[in-house]
Amino acid sequence: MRERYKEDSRRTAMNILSVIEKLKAGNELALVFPHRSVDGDCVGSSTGIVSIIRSLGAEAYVAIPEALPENMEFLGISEYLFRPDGDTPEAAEFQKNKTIGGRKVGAVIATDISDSSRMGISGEIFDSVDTKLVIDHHASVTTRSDSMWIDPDSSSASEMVYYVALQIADITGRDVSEVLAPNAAKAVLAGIVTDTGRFTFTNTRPETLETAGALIDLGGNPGPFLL
Ligand SMILES: [Mn+2]
Repeated sequence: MRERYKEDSRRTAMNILSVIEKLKAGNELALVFPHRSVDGDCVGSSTGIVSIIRSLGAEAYVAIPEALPENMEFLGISEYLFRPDGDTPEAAEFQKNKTIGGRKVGAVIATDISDSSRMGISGEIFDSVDTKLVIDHHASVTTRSDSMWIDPDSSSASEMVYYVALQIADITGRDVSEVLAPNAAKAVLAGIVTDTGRFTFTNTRPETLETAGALIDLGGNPGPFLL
């Protein structure tokens, strides 16, 4: 990891760890919000965060505002996704009580998204929960939270999430493979591939390629991504 990421990714990792402690203490869960018109980066970064939180024993879901596009089905990440507006008993419970499996939403995290109005019906939930984290590479962030990491120089929110995973592994004495599951690593890599135009845009930096290599080691697959 390059020097310029270290301080922010460490701080974000510490904030996520304290969110996890809060969730466990209150038997609550976290929702992670991608934006509407989902793309590889918002899906990859939000899936990565959910994998991190679950690896440390708390519950979390990606609150996906629409069906996962067909060209991302190969990621095999349905276990991480929850559709608040879906036609399922879980969605009905959520719409009625704002709970999932009886658990309240204790924290909300937005990745690759600058505005809660782009979250679909979940935006209201995002706005209503006090414990908020934001990880984004868009300079035009309008969402406000106590924990924000905004880096317009980063290729993607997914690349930033990988650095957070490295820091969480370091702080908790785990290997990063215990923090990012293979299918989550695949999704994070898909996010980087998407936002760099398959490594052709000028946001592709040396550390972006190092990160992509590390994600392949973790189970990522650079093959079948569609832009
Ligand atoms: Mn992005």
